[in-house]
Amino acid sequence: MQYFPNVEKIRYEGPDSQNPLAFKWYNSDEVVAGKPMREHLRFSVAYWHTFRGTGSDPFGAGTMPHPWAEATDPVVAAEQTVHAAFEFFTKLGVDFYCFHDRDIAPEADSLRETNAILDRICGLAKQKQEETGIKLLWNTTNAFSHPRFANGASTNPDAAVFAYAASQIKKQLEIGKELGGQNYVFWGGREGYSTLLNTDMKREQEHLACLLQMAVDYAKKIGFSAQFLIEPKPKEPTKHQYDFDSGTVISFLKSHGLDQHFKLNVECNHATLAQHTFEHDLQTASMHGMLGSIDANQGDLLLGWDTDEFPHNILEAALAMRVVLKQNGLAPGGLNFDAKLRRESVDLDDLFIAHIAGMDTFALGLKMAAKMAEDRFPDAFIAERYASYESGIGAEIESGEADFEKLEAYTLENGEPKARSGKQELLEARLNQYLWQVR
Ligand code: XLS
Ligand code: NI
Ligand code: NI
Repeated sequence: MQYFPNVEKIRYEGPDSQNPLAFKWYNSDEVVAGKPMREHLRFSVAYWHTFRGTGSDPFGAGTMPHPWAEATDPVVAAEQTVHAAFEFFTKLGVDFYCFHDRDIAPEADSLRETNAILDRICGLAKQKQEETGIKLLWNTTNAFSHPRFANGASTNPDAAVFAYAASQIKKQLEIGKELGGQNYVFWGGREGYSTLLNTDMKREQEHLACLLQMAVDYAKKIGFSAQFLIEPKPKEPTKHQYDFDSGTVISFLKSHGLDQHFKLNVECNHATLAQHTFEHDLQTASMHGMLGSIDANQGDLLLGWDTDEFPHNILEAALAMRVVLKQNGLAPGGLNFDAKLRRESVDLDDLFIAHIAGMDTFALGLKMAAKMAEDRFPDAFIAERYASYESGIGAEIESGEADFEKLEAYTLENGEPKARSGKQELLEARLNQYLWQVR
C-alpha cells in the first residue's frame, strides 16, 4: 500500500522548472566545493512534525487528516506511520531521519509496556532502514509532553521525575545504538523555570549536569558512540530555558566539565528567538569547535514564538553554509528539517513541496557559500581589516609581549589612529550579487 500514490521519486529539473514536485537547485550528486551536495547537506526529515503534526493550535483542532494515522489501535497506527515515513524519505531522496521516542511509538500504561511497544516499532524501523539505506541522524527523548514533566525532567523538584526521565533516556540510548544513530540530541524541553519564588535555580542546573554525565557514562557502558548534541533554545515552553543559546550552553558544559562529550545542534528559529541571527549562534558554536548539527527551519520575525517554518531565506542559508564550509562540514551531524506546514497547508503533497523548498534553499545557499569561499569573500576583506595585528605592535599584543607601558609609549609616539571604514554597505551589496552569480 502506498500513502503517497500520486508522488513519484522527486528529481532535479533545474532552476527554470515549474514543476512543484521537482528540485530546482538540489542536485544530490552534483559536486560543489569538492564533494557531492548530499554529503555537504546530509538532509534529514523530522518524524514529529512531518508524520505526527496535525496542524492543531491552541485555538483549533488539527486540519491535516493523515491516512497513516487512521487506525484506532495506536500501535497499528504507529506501524503504518513507519511505512508512510520510509515511503516519504525514499521518494524525497533524503538520507536521514530523526525522531523522539514518543512520536515513533505511543505511550502505554507503564514504562515496561511502553518500552515493549517502542522495541516493536523500532524493530520495524530498523528493517525499513536496512531495506532503503536510510539512516538515523539522531533520536531524542520526549521528556516534556507528558503531564508528569510539567515542572521539568532532570530539573524537576521531584527526584522521582528525574528518575523517570533518566529511565526514558536510558531506553532511547539503547534504541539509538540498535538503529545505528549517528548523533543523540538533548533538547531542554521544560528544563527551565517560570518564577524564582518556587525555584532553586542552582540546584536545578546541577541536576541537569548530573543527568548529562549519567548519559555520557551509560552510552560508554553500552558502546553507543554517537555524537551527543545539546539544542539551545531561549524560551518556550518555560520563560527561562536553561539552554538559552550557544554561548550559554557552551559555558554551562565547560563549567561542569562536560564540553568534551557534547556539541551543539543549532536551530535557526531558536537563535532568532534569542535575538541572535542564525549565523551568530552557528558561528559561536563553530568557533569553539562545537557546531555538531543544525535544525533547519525559519522563524517569523513578526511573531515571538517558535513558528518552525520551512526555510526559504536564501541569504540566511548562504551565511549558515559559509560557517559550515569553513569548519569542513557537519558530519556526523546534518541538516534536519525541524519544520512544519502552516495549518492552512492541508494537501498531502504540501509535505513534499515544503521539504523540496527547504532543500533547494540550502542547496542554493551552499552554492553561494562555495563561490564566496572561492573568491575569498568576505574573508580577504576581514583579513585585511585585522592586518595591523600581523606585525609590529599588533603582533606583540597577540603574542603577549606588549604591556601597558609599551602601549602607552607607542600611542605617545604615533598619535591618533587613522579612521578606517568598515564597508558594511559595500559588503552587503556584494553578498547580494552572489544570488545571481551562482547560476
Ligand atoms: C523544540 C525543539 C525540538 C527538538 C527535539 O523547539 O526544536 O523539536 O529539536 O526535541
Ligand atoms: Ni524548535
Ligand atoms: Ni529542534
